[in-house]
Amino acid sequence: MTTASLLAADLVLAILAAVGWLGGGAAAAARRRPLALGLAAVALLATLARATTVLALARVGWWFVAEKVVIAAPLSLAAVAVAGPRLLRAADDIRTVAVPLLFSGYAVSGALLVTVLHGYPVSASAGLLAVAGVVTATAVSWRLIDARPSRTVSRAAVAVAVAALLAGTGLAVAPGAAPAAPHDHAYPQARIPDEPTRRFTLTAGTTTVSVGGHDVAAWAFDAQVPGPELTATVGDVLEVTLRNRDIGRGVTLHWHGYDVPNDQDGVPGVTQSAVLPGQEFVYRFRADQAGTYWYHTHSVSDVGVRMGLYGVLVVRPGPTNGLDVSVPVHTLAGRPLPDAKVEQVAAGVPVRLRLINTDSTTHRYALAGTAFQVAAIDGYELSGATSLRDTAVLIPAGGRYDLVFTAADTPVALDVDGRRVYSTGVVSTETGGWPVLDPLTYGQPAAVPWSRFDRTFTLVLDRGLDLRGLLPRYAHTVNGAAAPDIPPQVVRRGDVVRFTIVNRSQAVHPWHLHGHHVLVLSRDRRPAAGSPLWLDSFDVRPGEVWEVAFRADNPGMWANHCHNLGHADAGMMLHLLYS
Ligand SMILES: [Cu+2]
Repeated sequence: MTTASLLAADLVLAILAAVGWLGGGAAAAARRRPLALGLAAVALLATLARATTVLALARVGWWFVAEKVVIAAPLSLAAVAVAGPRLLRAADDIRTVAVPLLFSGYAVSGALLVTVLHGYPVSASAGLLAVAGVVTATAVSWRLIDARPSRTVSRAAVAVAVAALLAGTGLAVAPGAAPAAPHDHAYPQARIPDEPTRRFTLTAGTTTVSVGGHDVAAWAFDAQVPGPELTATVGDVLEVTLRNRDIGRGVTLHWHGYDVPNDQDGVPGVTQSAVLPGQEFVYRFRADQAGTYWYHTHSVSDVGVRMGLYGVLVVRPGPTNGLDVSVPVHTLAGRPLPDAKVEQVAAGVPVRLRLINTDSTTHRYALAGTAFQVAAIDGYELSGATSLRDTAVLIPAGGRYDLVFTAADTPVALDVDGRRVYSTGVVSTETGGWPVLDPLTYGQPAAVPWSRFDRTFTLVLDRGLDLRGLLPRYAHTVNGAAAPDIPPQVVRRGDVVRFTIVNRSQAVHPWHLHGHHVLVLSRDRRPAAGSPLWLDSFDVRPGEVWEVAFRADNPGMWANHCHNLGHADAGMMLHLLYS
């Protein structure tokens, strides 16, 4: 079983146990003897079966079971110990086991709530709040159902519940580690003399664009979605003037995957202020790395990118021969972009397809009709790329793959999620059943360039209740906290930094560190065995554990976040910090 299915199975068992105990308690209170005994038996089995799933998950890693071992296991044991023997002795009056069964239900439900609302890391506050809830609910049920309990018992229950509640709440709202304090600073924009400069102006504004024959409202650069394709040659200086005509919530330009100096990174509130209507901002940086990249607004990025504020950035090593095509895939107002394109290509022409995923979810790409190589991922050339055929690739949100092939007499076609977006003629191949390339086993491996790591971090991705903001929200969390309360990763310049990303949740999280490419070391403890993979965007799927590393050689304050921008918006964003 995969870790993701173990997590799901454990959740199902926990729900089954909670429903069984609570339903059994209610049936016992209503003197429905067979129903009560049946439900209690289901609950007992589900509770005991969780020992298997929890043990299996513990073997994968403590991150997956911390609260299950520390909070759920003791509460479940208490449930079995309290309800089990009483069930055996409930010969005459089934009603006598109602309160013990309900206690078990509250205990298992309390632990389940800790998993669903709090997750990792396990905390004293969550445990105390769960105990307070269990004691209170049991005491109330006892009063309602049974001959009322003795005063001493009632008072003891109230005292325990109040103490646990106060202690738990106090711990839960206590300030955590220092939040990542955004900083404003001056932006040195010294001219770089005597270098060829590519100058562009992008004007952001609201507009209407046509997608598949339908007019849809969009936010766009220069009234087109995607915005103009920006191209440069290695060694050029890129100078891009951003103007905002009427985007009320502000605009910036973030150069996704391009490791620019920090003050050019385009993160509002961190590296600059958002550019408001009527304002402008000039970005200037040297194009020193060839490859496929894209730009997008980082101001209210979830809405802004979805509405169309993005475009392609391609830096070429020199003059190109052959055909060089960018295919940025996007979903605008529920409709897929680009429209299908057909072009003629003469046999013998080398072709490079630059596939870019500008959405917040993974896309599946399949190139039919030719053998091809994956020449580059996230702007970095792979070494020892071998020929592939009838193989699909999965590109995470924000990621890029360059596919290369030489055109033959027969046509080729590119499908994205089964929809044809590009072709050089009629191709009738069905690509849906193709196997998917694992980039961790593709190409020629090389030794990891570092033998030791100066700093290590672990990021455990989950969901949880965030009570620190104005309104409570069900956030996407990192180590149990949501932005802006996730402690920054503080390193020193020159450090080799390793971080482990663990996904405890049921959602895919495409991880994206600004300003650096990370080298993939391992996934699920299996070392990367293909070409060195220097990524800026990688999918951490449910249950997966990724180990990546980078050298801290680009000082500043960098966003480190999930590139499902809705998740980032809902808390999954922290910062890497060094000077
Ligand atoms: Cu995410």
